Amino acid sequence: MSQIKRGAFIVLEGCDRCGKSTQSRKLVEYLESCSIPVKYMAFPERTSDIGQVINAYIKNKQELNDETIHLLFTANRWEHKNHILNLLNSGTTLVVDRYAYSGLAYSVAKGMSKQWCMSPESGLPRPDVVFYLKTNVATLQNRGQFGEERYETEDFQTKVARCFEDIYEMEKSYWQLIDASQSQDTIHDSLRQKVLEVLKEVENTEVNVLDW
Ligand code: 2DT
Ligand code: MG
Repeated sequence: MSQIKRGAFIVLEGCDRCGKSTQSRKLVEYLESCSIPVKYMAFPERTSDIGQVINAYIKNKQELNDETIHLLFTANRWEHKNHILNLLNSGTTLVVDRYAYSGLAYSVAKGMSKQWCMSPESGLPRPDVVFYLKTNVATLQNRGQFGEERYETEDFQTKVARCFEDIYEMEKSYWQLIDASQSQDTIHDSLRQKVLEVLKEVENTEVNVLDW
């Protein structure tokens, strides 16, 4: 009996307005055009009960202490764990806009303990590849809408960028660095190529576990 080939777990990470959402959408459209089963997801997933609290916090409509919001962001991933695994194991590739790495980067950028922040993420499904869209924070403010939600200041994004650099060093084995200052089309072309390779590489493997 032929086994179902699993889908790939693909994550895009980086600071606000680095182009993650645009690139995720273009990637999903491309994979759909190749008739590859694919689904777009984004964290925070703002529609669940937990997601709605997170949304209110990000929009500055609700105050929560740093530990509480950190754990809610994490819980928002845990509540989607089975959904993620079911989709991957039934052959659907996931293109995910932010994941545990944003959880770590944004909380550590506030001055929280890295070890404390990593611990509740441990055991989540681990992506097969993380595309880290690295950009110069000073250029980000010129892009649309920067500054509307919590965390969207140059000062804070500079700290977040430093945290992403640190996470990149730690998780290098499955992270790929993308220069986000390139044109949208150039970035898209390179993602297309890399993703097709990853799809082939992982189709007969088990989904990894984040071992933080
Ligand atoms: P978006 O603008 O991408 O919707 O993100 N964040 C995100 C955290 O602080 N922790 C997390 O675990 C995640 C996934 C990044 C909204 C903001 O939420 C931050 C920006
Ligand atoms: Mg945002």
